[in-house]
Amino acid sequence: MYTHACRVLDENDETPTFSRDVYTATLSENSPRGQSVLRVTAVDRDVALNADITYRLEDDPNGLLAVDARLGVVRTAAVLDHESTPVVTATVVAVDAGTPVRSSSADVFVRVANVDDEPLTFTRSSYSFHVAENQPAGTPVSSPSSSSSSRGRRDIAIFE
Ligand SMILES: [Ca+2]
Ligand SMILES: [Ca+2]
Ligand SMILES: [Ca+2]
Repeated sequence: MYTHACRVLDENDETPTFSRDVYTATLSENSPRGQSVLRVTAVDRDVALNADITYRLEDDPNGLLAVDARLGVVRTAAVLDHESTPVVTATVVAVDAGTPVRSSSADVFVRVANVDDEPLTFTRSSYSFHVAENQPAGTPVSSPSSSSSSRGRRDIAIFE
C-alpha cells in the first residue's frame, strides 16, 4: 500500500472576474467628498496569492472617484457638480497577486443628479401682477421669464 503525498501547486490560470460588466449608480450633486457610491466585486478561482485581488481605478483623469483597494467600495474623491459633470465615468481594474499577474476591468458609470442650486437670473428688474383678493397664500400668480442653468425643471415663482 502506497502513501502518496501529493501537493498541488496552483498555477495562476484564472483571471479575476467582476460580477458585472458595468456598475451604475446615481448620486446627488454636492454630496460630500468620501461619499460611498457603489461597491464592485470580483472573484478569482485560484487560491492564495493567485486569488488575492486588489482594486484600482483608471480613466478618471480628474480624480473624481476613488476605490478601496481591498473592499471595492467606490467613493467620491471630490464634491461633484451636475452642471459641469452630469456623468462621471471610470474604469475599475481587479488585479490578482499571482506571477504573472492577471487582471480584468469593468466600467463605472455614476449619474450626478441635479439639485436646484443655481440662482435664478430674472430678465427684468421688476414685475407687477394683478392678483385677485382672498387667494390662499402660496397661490402661483405668474411664471416670470427667468433662466437657470439647472436643467430639468421649470421654475415657478410663488409670491405671497
Ligand atoms: Ca488568478
Ligand atoms: Ca451645481
Ligand atoms: Ca444644479
